[in-house]
Amino acid sequence: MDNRENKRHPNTKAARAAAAQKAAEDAKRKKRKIFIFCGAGAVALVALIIFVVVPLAGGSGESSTATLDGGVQTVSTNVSSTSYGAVTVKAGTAVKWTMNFTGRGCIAYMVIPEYGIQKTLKPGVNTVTFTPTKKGTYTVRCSMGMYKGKIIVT
Ligand SMILES: [Cu+2]
Repeated sequence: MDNRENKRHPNTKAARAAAAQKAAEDAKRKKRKIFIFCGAGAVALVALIIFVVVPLAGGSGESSTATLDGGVQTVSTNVSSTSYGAVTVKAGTAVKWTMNFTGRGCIAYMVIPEYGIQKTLKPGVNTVTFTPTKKGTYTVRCSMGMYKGKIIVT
């Protein structure tokens, strides 16, 4: 009978203490939820900056057209942290592309799928050579596909 009475009227010290503890736990849980929500928000913001703002802001990079130099087309560009830029070359002649690299991060891991090139750019001067055979526009990208550039073969 006593127990039933407690349930119906939870006005005893023990019931009040239990209610207070439950309220405290609820508050803690709410705080944790807000914390997790803010964490997810921060991660989303960083991702937005890296994947959208950075490529858009510097996406175009430097453009340069190759010139014929003793049977080889030479072209040079400055490559920083946002793009490989665009180089224009002619089909049928070997290309020597010189890059002055000042970037940081994964843009250093350059891939040119069309020519089977994978190169880790070092700070300073780097060169890649290839012979374009087909006209078209080919992608230059970091190994993750985050940063891009292009080779325009005319
Ligand atoms: Cu990348």
